[in-house]
Amino acid sequence: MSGETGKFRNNFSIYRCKTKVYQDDLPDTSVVIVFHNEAWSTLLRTIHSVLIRSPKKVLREIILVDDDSERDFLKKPLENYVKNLQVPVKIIRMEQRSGLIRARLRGAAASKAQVITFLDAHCECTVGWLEPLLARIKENRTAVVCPIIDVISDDTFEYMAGSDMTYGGFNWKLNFRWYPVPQREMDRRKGDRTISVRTPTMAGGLFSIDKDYFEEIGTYDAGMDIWGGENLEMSFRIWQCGGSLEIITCSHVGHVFRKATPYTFPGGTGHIINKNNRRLAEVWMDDFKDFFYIISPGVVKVDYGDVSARRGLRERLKCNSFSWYLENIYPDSQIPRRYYLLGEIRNVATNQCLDNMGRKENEKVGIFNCHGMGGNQVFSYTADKEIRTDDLCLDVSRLNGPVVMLKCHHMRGNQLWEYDVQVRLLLSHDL
Ligand code: UD2
Ligand code: MN
Repeated sequence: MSGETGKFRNNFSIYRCKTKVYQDDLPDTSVVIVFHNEAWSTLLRTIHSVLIRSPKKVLREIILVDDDSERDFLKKPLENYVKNLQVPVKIIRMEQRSGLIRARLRGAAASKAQVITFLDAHCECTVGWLEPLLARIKENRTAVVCPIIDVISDDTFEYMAGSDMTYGGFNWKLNFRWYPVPQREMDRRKGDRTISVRTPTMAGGLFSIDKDYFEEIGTYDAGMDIWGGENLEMSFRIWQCGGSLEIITCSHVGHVFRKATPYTFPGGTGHIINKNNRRLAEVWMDDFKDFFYIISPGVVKVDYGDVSARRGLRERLKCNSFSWYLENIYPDSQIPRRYYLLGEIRNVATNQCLDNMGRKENEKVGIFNCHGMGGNQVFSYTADKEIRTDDLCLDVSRLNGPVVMLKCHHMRGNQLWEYDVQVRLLLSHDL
């Protein structure tokens, strides 16, 4: 029985979080919230939760940056409303729609505190959210820290606790994704789940950073528009240039995950996101950018503007390579650090290509005429002898086939492929 209790306690960091004591002299923070066409109720919920759940001593100010919203209540009525709050609330208006990246830059520049804390405009801070974030920065000013993001339903506003067992990654398309915290990270923390998780990437919206460090490390890429890409850009930059990115498991902030946005993407959603992603790939990913380009046909045609200043920053800060990042920070990445080939798998006799049929899990692979466009006909033959597209691997677990795509399991076996260069034959190790 007592053994059970011990196990229970170890597995639930939340109980241990409750007994943590934080120093009195934590650095102060400005909370920067940018918004475009945000709803009144969710914006106010964010502001009030910051007010009532942050220690007065460390909450210097709230900075609201209105990214040229088109809703009247966000103008004079909002100004009147915030006048009466117990903490100074500054409202900055962008002269034109600028996107969240440039809006945050404006908010950060106005900050007078030692730490900047960014939040989306539809959050709810929980009791004790702020102290562990600031305490970690006090301990290490180059730690950029995120709370666990709890999920607020956009249908019912139900509040659901987020998990401390997932961390941030990304796929070949450079979409941010949550993945299980790997064993190496559990081992490093010796099973203490109240110790922060070193995360390869962050979701992007909710984090605290020392203001001087934010500037030293190159703030944001102001050439990125509207939405997207800045979170991976910042994640790569922090790790490659000597900082650390951490999830502080004792800090929880809820966020409304929306199915639709209350705003438009001028010029098209795809175009903007592709442009931003190209900027981060061109500056930070070295040759590994090929994975992104080959799986997203057409993206290489998107103009990404001038990135020389960002490359200059990388030089100046003497940042590590992307290969270093994959080896040291994200060895479980979907992009393999070592691989033999990236491209199509062609039957030279019939000129037909293996096709992953839209990368659906457990779907059998097809054979079609080679289209040479990348996309679904792209595979990587990795140093571990997997044949993978993104997080799915060619797998022969069923006797007599068919060959299907399954989540890569890194256990070799059914996912191990030998290539005979002489006869140009791919052979499953298991058959
Ligand atoms: C996630 C992040 C978000 C950002 C984004 C990638 C979380 C919880 N959210 O998307 O912060 O990193 O990924 O770029 O990690 N906004 C503007 N101007 C615009 C567009 C948006 O001010 O042109 C504001 C918007 O009102 C909101 C914030 O930027 O307060 C983030 O936008 P979102 O909530 O639509 O992004 P989300 O949560 O889908
Ligand atoms: Mn959001």
